[in-house]
Amino acid sequence: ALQGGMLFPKETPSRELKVLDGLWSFRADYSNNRLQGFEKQWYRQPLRESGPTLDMPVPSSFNDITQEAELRNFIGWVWYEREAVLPQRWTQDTDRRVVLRINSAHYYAVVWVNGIHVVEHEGGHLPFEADITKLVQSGPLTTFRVTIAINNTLTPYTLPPGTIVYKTDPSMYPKGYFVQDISFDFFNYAGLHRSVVLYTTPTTYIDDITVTTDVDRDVGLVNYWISVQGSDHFQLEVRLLDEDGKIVARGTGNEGQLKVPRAHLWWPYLMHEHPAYLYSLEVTMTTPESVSDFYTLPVGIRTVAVTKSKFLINGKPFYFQGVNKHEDSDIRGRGFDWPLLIKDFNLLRWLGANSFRTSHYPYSEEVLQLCDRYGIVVIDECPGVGIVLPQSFGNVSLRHHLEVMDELVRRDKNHPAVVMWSVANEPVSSLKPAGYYFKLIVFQGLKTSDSPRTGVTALVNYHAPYVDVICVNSYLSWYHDYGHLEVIQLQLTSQFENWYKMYQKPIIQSEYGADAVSGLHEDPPRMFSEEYQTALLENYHLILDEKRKEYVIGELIWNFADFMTNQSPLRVTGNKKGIFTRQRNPKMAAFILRERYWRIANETR
Ligand code: BDP
Repeated sequence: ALQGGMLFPKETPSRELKVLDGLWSFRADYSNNRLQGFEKQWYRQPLRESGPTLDMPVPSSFNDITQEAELRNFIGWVWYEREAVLPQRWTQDTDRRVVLRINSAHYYAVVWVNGIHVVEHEGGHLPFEADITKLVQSGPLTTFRVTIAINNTLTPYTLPPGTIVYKTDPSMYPKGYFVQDISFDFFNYAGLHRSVVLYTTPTTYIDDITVTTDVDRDVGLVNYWISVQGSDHFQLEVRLLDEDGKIVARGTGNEGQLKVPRAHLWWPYLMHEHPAYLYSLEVTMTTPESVSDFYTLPVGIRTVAVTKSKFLINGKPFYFQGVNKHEDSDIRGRGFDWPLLIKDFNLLRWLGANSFRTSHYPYSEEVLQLCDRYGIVVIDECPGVGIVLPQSFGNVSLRHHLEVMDELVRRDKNHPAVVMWSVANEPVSSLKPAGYYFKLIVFQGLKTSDSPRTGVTALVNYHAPYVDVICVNSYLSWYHDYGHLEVIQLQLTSQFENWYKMYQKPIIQSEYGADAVSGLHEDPPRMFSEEYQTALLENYHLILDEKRKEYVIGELIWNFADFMTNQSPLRVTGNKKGIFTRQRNPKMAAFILRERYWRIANETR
């Protein structure tokens, strides 16, 4: 079970925040067993004392920062370290907790503060923290050193899985040579991909808040559960404020229901003239023993429901006209970057997209916060991608996958934008244990989210009996029938009809697309030209237009932008199925999709 909540760290009148972004000292451990750092205890003293270091920006992947191919392809432990100066009051006031939070460290991380081990975490896309109050307040200390060792090795039991392949033929490979084998189609970027922060709370503090919403005629219902840590003697007060700062409802205690007459609902972008209406839930915790704690959570009042053929938001049919994305760009790899993020949201709105899937792992919290504010609907995917080995359906994997689902729901449960969870992408369905495995993942892994807002699950391409919505990826006339655009309409019709006949559940075309090298033109269209990508999309669209009158509830292009992959003869410096380049310039397909999305939006408004 998870320990504690994972509220997004932010400044409030009772909480301070210190962001440790910037330059860190860095070293990759190239020793044969990659364990020199542990053997020589690099965490015991400043990293520069145990050998040469590089300047490494955080947040960023480390892979593309230097000129060394060896570092780009490095597998094993890398070491990050920096010092931080703490305000004296943090180290002296004993009614304050100090917490170190790592928003993302891909893949396995060990963390020390001043050489003392404080936390370890498995999984590269979800936050973890350590309460370091005792350490910080134990002596006359104002400077402190954070050391983070990160291992990017993937095994059959990690999520995503991978295998290390040892090349032992001495006539072919040098001694001790190994490579990482993966079955997913994106580069395994690694490092501190998101911010590392320090924050404070009072010693008795608001640990977690869960909100679900419902609507009864024009009354919005906001159910809340609040957990407090540190003491049993406290009082809780909640106030719900509208966008003008007016109090619309009040409550007290750990749980309750707020009623909001004539509520403004949270509507998706393009569905309403005032989409994404957000209330603020102000939580105040007071205690006789220590200072009060304040936390404010944005709340969108909305309902989500699934019928045999429709996806309903606030009771109205919603059509996912969207994209699949990646957290990926030049130089920083998977590193968080505000300019990139805002550019992407501007492109989404230019496109008329109302949704995306977080293929193939949980994205940063800042992304989801913007989706809440802009009304962009999210299918929140866990890192269950490339599950193809029999070992990856065993108990070890199952336990970890369940943990990841718990961490994902704990982090993202309160976002009105998140309307659906995706538990895996294209796992191998023919393996026997897969059925039992996914039954547990869907029912156990999402048990804490049976509220209407998150009560929907989707599983891409597999184990349809357990999910509410069927997501299908298909690459007609790309991975099959190369160059034969004329088969698409027939094959896509059969695809949809077969799935619907089998399960009578709404279907999303959760991936489709073609690689196009920007600037490559051919008429008649040939594979890899912009014309071929465009023509392929148009053929899909004809059938999607027919079937969206029935049970097809969405289409998500693969992909929003070109992205980096492992090197292979199938990939021309990465996957080129973007409708934008990796630098976010449009290909012809972007204009086709834009015209289409705005047309659909205008039809349904
Ligand atoms: C799909 C995968 C996606 C790949 C895509 C492709 O879900 O991750 O990038 O194929 O090959 O099957 O372009």
